[in-house]
Amino acid sequence: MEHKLPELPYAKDALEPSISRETLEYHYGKHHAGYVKKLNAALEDYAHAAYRDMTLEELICHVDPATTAIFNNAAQTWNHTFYWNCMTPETSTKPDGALAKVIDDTFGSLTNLKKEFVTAAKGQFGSGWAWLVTEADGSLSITTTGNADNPLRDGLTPLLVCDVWEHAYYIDYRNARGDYLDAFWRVANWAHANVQYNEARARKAA
Ligand code: MN3
Repeated sequence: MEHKLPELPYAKDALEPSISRETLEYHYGKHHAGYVKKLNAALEDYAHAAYRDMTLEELICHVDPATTAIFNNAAQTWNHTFYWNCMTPETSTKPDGALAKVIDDTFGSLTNLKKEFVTAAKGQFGSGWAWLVTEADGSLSITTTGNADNPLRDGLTPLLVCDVWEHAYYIDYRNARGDYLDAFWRVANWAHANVQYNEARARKAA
């Protein structure tokens, strides 16, 4: 199957002033689009035809790590689609229900969660991603991955992700990753995280 670049879930200027239209024009229109294009090209070239019928999640979890062009571009395609959905122009979203409770139980407060997330994200050396994830038992943790890597490979379910590759923030914040992380929290989409958490719990119960 051919992988497609999904539509952005909002207009390119919808996250201003936190994330500019110019950043989304490059980050979505060039970087994300480029990963999708390179994934399709790598799948076309690769002799292992079974990979051509796999979903992005299947490629991320099952592809031979030696096929780096396929793994990197599949994971970057998935990671960026998830990242766009982790941001929203709706500034009033909040963790609710089961997620709100487990955040308080684990981190003490949402403020503490944000602080720990920022510390982890600042500490990710070089390119990568900072994640809020849930394990099969419903517990939460914060983790980072390098380059394209994704916690799905460790059996974890992502709830929220922030892209800490420089291309995510260099236009708006130059080298100031911390300022970008503050901006990320201003537009973080807790409604999306609530859905991811509730779906993960429902899958576990099924
Ligand atoms: Mn990126």
